[in-house]
Amino acid sequence: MSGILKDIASPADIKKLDMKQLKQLAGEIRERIIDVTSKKGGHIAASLGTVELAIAMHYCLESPKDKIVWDVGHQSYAHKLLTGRAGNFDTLREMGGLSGFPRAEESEHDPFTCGHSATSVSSALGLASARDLKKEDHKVVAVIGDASLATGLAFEGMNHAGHMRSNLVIVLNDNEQFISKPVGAMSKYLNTLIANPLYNKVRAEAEKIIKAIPKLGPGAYKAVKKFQEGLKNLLVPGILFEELGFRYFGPIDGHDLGQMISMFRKILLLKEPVFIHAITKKGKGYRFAEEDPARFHGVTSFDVTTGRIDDADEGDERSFTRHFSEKIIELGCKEPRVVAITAAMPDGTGLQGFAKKFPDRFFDVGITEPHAVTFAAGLARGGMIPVVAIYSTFLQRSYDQLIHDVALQRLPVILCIDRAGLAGKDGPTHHGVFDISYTRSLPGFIVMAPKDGAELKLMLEKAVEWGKPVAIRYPRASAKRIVSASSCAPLEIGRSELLREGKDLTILAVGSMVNTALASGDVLSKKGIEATVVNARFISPLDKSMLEEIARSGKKIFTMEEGVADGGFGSAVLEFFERENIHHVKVRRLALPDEFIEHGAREELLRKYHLTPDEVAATIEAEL
Ligand SMILES: Cc1ncc(C[n+]2csc(CCOP(=O)(O)OP(=O)(O)O)c2C)c(N)n1
Repeated sequence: MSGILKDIASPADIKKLDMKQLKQLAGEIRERIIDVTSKKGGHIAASLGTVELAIAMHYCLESPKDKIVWDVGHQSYAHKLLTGRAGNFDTLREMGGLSGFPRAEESEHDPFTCGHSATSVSSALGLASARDLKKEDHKVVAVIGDASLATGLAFEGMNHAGHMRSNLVIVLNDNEQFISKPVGAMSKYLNTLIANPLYNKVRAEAEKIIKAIPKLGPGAYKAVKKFQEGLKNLLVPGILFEELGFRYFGPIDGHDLGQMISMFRKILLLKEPVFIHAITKKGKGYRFAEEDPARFHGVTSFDVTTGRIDDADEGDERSFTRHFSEKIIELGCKEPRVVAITAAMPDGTGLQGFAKKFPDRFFDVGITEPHAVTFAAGLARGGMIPVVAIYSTFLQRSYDQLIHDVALQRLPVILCIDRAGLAGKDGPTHHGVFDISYTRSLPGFIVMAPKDGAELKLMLEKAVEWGKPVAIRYPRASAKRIVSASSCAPLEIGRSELLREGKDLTILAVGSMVNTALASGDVLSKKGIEATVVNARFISPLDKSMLEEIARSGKKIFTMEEGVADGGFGSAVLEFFERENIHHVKVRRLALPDEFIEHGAREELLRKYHLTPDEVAATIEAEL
């Protein structure tokens, strides 16, 4: 590290810099972000867009006394570099290194841990309310993106903040970009604000007039105030933020350090809810990210000169997402009632092909997972066959919708739960390790996990036929075909698949762990231990006759799953034996621990938690 950045040990150090040096610092931060993400991967485009915003805020605020709450937190790399983490920034997203998101335990400058969208307003309001109750005096600023602003959670927070008249600043980081292209009415509304900067000028004039009013008496004051309201509504339809109780400032250029610093200095004197609308460019300063911000949203490593991203999905071992992507199009062609829904992740979930082919039957609802599920329930009630493609971790937001709107009414909503299992370097906010627990307890839901891409296709096909609530979970991993005699055997609800027979023990594996179970079987076989390996296929309902047969054999059962142990698949097996009064069977659950799992490469984490073939074989050998 060289230049000014190496001397920034804390935000206090940037306050000594003049404008020229601040601009140089912005350039150095960008270089460092590009350099490190090109090697370690990460959320480069969003973070390049907030460099000046982070500098301006740290220049005007006193962090950690003042609190800066980044929404999602994928855009907080400049903030990390300015808050004492420049020295170890090259450990970004590595196991044991810096997190890719704000982490309260990582730094006193990260007041709130995050990774999911739209938590900033509510958590910042909570921090501001705690401050007021404790009679403390500091600022709280939430920085939220235009996509996240359009979520229910953000509205709930703003609605409450406006009502409380809390001393809180919301900075809208408006880059007119979600991960993919923007959707929704809020996005259009923000565009009208950008197109109407005139409003603030007119308001300033109107305020001048109002100030002169006392001489004219209260009647005239009211008349001018009314005129001002009328003017507002005329120039900016709705004045949404003002009506919610915020003073609206903007739009301002989020890359103009001078403009932003003077804006922050002024508004920080106010003691009411303030909304600053900053316009930024996603990917700012790196040509390839500016040109294709969606592709550079979250990247693996890439070549800085050519912009070529090392695509983890490339090669023979295609991902589950790709298999889903192909099958949903095929089903869309066969069955006109099939519709597809994504919550702002058309690319990540593999729905872009379906969207192109069937634009009328594709819905990108924005970052609104609860709405996505209830919307799907409505579509199902209306006679459609909705497929909601969603990441496991984000589906957590929709728990009540799953119970109240889908399961209770037994509506044929199909959940395709991607990134189920370890999500790797994004860490604990993104691991999809709870979905087995929270879906298998939903009455009437069929919950499945395919062992490979071919089986995923089969499951999706059947789900469309069955007309029941279905959840199919699959990981971010290779979906390489697992060759077995009955690989494409017909899929019957609640029937497992026997893959290998052995006299010494039974491994009951689910989803991504089936391949590992087979490989462990090979390792054990070399040591003279013969394992039966069963692909469970169904988490709910379980294969009753298979479980009863294993119980009769008396062999010890090892269950395997890529999810937390408690409430998981293995727990379901234990509960089954308890319910059936079968008490002699020994069951050992091999699963992820019931704790939050740190960030790190998926393979590294699987090794750490003893879920690789060698580790599993060693555990089994020791247990026997
Ligand atoms: C609840 C939830 N759903 C989906 C995501 C995945 N996600 C991460 S960033 C992002 C887009 C956020 O857009 P915006 O708030 O405008 O910020 P920007 O990336 O443009 O800076 C999405 C959908 C998430 N983090 N949380």
